[in-house]
Amino acid sequence: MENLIQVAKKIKDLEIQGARNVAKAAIRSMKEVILNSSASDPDLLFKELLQAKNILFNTRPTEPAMRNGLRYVLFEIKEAKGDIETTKEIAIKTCDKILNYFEDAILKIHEIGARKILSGMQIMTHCHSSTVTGILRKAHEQGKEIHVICTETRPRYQGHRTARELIEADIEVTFVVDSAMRYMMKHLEVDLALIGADAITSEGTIINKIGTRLFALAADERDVPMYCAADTFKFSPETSLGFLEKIEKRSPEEIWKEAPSGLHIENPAFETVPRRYIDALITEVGVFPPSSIAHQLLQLHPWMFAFEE
Ligand code: RUB
Repeated sequence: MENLIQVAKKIKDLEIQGARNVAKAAIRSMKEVILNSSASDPDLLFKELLQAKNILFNTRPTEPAMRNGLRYVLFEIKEAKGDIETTKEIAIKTCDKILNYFEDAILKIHEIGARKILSGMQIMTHCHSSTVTGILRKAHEQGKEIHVICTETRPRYQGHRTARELIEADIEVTFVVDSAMRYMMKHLEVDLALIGADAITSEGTIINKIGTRLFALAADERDVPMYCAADTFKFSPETSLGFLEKIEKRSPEEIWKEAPSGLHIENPAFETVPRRYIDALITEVGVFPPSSIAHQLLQLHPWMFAFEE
């Protein structure tokens, strides 16, 4: 469990960031707990993993990809009818299955997403999404000449990571402060707005880094098509039962370390973008309107709707 606690801290501190990376790190650390477990029967293993799951769940509240992955492991253990060795084997196989799913999904999204990009396009993004940078790199590899505008993404500057990654891939990048997003959308005549997502609700609302709603409004004002690239593990099944996806609030110190005492600082990490601003979701199973997500997932991942806490 020691390694899992360290991974949980890294997730909380954003040393591991982005929904996909968070989910993958969480599943890997869960797998290690299973491999090292000395539980003598399946019930004890389940209890141990429940505790591990809770530690990871408490790191970042707006991360359904991590939640779905961890729940899936527990779901399979509960379904397994066998001795401890068989149960462990099933649990490990499930972790590998999820990790492989993430790898296959991302390759498919890169392939599908790159088809939306034409040579000569000016593409704008916000924050750092490995799904988005992968699509952009793929388009570049296909010989398309693209120019990417990325925002710095206060307060944790994930935009630095996006800019660095794209520059290293030899893509032309312009870097702007968040408050210049509308100005740049207009003055650089952006052709496409492309974002990732942390969560997708049953209504097709996207939840992504704070600033994404402003980004969407700026795109809408100029009729710039806006696409959201995300794998289906980011669906929040709780929302189909009417629960709201929680928006993570982070420490005020991330914004102003030595702020005058008495000052109230708010630091929401994410925000919602309703489906009316999103032309389509780019997922591993295709490009479709955000409104059809719940229907698609009932068929694709029925277990997502069958979990118990
Ligand atoms: C990252 C963020 C990303 C999504 C998608 O926020 O909002 O757009 O997580 O990323 P944070 P990916 O830095 O706070 O984790 O496509 O890599 O899953």
